[in-house]
Amino acid sequence: MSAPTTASTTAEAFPAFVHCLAEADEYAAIDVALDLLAGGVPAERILLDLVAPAQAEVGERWARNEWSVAQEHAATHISERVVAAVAATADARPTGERVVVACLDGEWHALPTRLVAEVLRLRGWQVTFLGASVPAAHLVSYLHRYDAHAVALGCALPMRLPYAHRVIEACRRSDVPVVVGGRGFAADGRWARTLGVTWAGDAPSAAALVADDRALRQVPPADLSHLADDEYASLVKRRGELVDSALTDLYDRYPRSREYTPAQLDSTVSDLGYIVDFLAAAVYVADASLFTEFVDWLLALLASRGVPAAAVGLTLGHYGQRLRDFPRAAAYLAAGRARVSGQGGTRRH
Ligand code: B12
Repeated sequence: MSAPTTASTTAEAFPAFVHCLAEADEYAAIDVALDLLAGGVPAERILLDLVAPAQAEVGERWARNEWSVAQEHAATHISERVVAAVAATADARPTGERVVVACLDGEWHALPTRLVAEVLRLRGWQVTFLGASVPAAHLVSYLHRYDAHAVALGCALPMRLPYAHRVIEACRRSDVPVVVGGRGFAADGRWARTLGVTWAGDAPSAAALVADDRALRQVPPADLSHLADDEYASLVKRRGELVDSALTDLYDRYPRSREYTPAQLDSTVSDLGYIVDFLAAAVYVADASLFTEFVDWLLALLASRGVPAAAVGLTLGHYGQRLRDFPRAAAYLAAGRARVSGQGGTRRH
């Protein structure tokens, strides 16, 4: 067990809290949070200024390969326990209408969305939190059944944006106002603007929006005329073939990959698929930066796991060859390759 802290602010408590997560000490982590609460720090601040940034730190440590997936899972579980403990002490009886909060189909990052749900609850809304990966059809019938005032949808991964759009459209058809949020819509929410949906950058902004009926119903116009060219749909159809051919190409050009363990092979296949998924999402919102930000992230992630940037360069080159007739995808792949060569990792072929 860690020693109790004497912190009176979330900033002071942060190092001790992250230490508790690192040591998988859930009781001490809960104590840190409840001590702050007892010292007068509002529950909302503990959720947003202690738990949220600690989770971001967990993500950084996982990405740098300092923490295993198991350590990340343990830390996230403890954060979930802390959120429950803090929420349980605040006996807020709802006075507002019902707000449904959910993650999109295939989206497993429930904790960020849960933080938003708890903040709405603390502010008096009657919140129904549906958790991770809710299928669109089930979500919509739920909205109908419970006559929701609004639905808040979380998306943490930009590659899920095309699916997010489908869910948003389905919710709209049920005439329930939609607010979206999460890192999947970009730090400044620009991909939410492209999809034509109301976006909140954080939980307090989401709460302010939900309380403002006019703002909630002021839906920004979508900017998706580029989808008429069918490039996105054709790219998605070719996903399987692209991944298979990229794997064969990798074996040929990067012989070390033939000695991969089954686990390494598994994550390579996942990464080859993620490249296509992020590319498709970039094509969907017609924004190269979605893809180049992903390439930067992938290069850093693989570097910390001993995979050279050249391997990514090879695959981007391969996809570029196969997708010569896809103008936006080809341009984004070229931009991605420029990021790789910026790191000295492109081979001529
Ligand atoms: C925990 C975690 C997981 C857990 C989630 C468990 C759970 N119960 O939530 C698990 C293990 C399932 C997971 C899986 C994956 N993860 Co993960 N994960 C994280 C981690 C470490 C923490 C998430 C978190 O709680 N963040 C804390 C919140 C509070 O952060 P926040 O986004 O800033 O939230 C604020 C705003 O964005 C906004 N907001 C957030 N959601 C919403 C929703 C609404 C409606 C609104 C209005 C606002 C809003 O308000 C919040 C508070 O003010 C993040 C790192 C990170 N920086 O977030 C990675 C991270 C998001 N994951 C990542 C990845 C890659 C994955 C996987 C693909 C890994 C893999 N290879 O399998 C899978 C994908 C699974 C899937 N299909 O969803 C990457 C994404 C990178 C990228 N380029 O997009 C990250 C950034 C890690 C990293 N540093 O690389 N992950």
